Amino acid sequence: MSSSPSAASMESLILQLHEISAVKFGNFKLKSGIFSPIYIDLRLIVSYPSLLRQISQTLVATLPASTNYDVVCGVPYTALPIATCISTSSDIPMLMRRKEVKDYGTAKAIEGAFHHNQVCLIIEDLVTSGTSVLETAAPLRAAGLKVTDAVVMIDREQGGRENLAENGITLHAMVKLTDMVRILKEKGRVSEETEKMVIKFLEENRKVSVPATAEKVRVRLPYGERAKMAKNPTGKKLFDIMVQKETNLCLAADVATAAELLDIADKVGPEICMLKTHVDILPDFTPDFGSKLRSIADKHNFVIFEDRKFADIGNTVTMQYEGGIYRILEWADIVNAHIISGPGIVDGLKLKGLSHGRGLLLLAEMSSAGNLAKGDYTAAAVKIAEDHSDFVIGFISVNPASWPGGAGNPSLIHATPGVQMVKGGDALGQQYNTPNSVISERGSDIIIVGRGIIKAANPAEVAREYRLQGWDAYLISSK
Ligand code: S5P
Repeated sequence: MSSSPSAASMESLILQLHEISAVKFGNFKLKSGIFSPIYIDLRLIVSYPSLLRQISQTLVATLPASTNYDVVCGVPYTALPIATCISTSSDIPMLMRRKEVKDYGTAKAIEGAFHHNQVCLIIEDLVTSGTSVLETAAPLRAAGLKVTDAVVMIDREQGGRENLAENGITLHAMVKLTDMVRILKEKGRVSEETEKMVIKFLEENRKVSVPATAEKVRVRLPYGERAKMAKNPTGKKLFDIMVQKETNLCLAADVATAAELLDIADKVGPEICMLKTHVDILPDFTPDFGSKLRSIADKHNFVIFEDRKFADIGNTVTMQYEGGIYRILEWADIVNAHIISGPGIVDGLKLKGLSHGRGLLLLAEMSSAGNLAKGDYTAAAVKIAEDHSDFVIGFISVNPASWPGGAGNPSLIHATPGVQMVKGGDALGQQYNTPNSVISERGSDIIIVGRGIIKAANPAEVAREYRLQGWDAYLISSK
């Protein structure tokens, strides 16, 4: 049971925050880019245990008694110690959201034990636009948790409350910024002039909008809705097939011969939305391979993805895509490319592929240990995809829920390799996650499974099991 914090305890807290210089007056640039006459740095509170304890107790008392929650999660980093205090003193389990997922192959977006549909209360130190709360809510929701309330120490009254309400989150604030400054003035800590400057600033900056990327991750839209948003015909077709066949499974058909590939394509065809080839590993490749695979793809309604991983300059890839013995452009609906050479590679492939209605996936992350596709590199892939969304249909990604702004533009699709029923890896650096982890925790759309299926005694049966697990994970993580 909670009761509203008393005015005296609130005043005391605010005075203490001012005393330790967690609240400062001057001219400061905020995370959102705007300049503010007041700066609040609540990271300092970890050095004052008694203050930290009082803040945690007051935050819980701020919540209406009717607020229900099973777990708490602090927005990293400042709110983590506050959430820990609340968790230990209220005996409510805590979760942690990873802000930087250093090792994309093995790390989870959410740490801690939880069940599907549990309600998670978000704890935050300061809310301006509400973006940070939304960035924490997105992976929690993607993991199947419900997020309905957030409690914050200080509401800067700059649109956060409204932005969160639009996303189904009620904000409970211990104190509003104007009330805090008024109290500091009443207690002789700041001048009337400073108070006026802060009020003027707040009036001029009433609404700080949420960056578009954060907004886009709010809700995980159904594949069918995303089909309508896709600008590329193959991207749209892929989403449509997923809905029609209730599958988000891609088979990585890394078998020994073309004959085996055509055989497994026909057997596993009913379970998959996409079949991925490495045509250059087939010793018995013949020029009619493409048309034979295409007729199996048409029979079972899946798209063909040649995992060519183009990486050269634009001019070279036009020739590699169209020519040589494989003539990939003729039969592959989708190819992929590294962005190491810059956006020219997309221009080159697009020059050939767009008029054929083909689509391109960009390698934004990789599944192998120690790979270099992370951070700014991943962000560059996102930018290139946005700039070419008529041709780029999405990404090879491993943990899109952990990207700044989350999985991003819903018209783009995420396909994730490194999937098996159990976590683990191979002797050469491959790292595996489970279908559920990939789809519901990591926010991806398609599971790419190779050896998990092709090495099984009955690939069609095992493929069916992967399909069911992948589809269930999608159903629980979308609304
Ligand atoms: O980062 C990547 C990207 C890809 S496309 N990691 C990958 O493993 N792949 C491909 O996915 C890889 O080339 C292989 O064809 C498949 C994974 O196969 P598995 O046998 O490990 O499931």
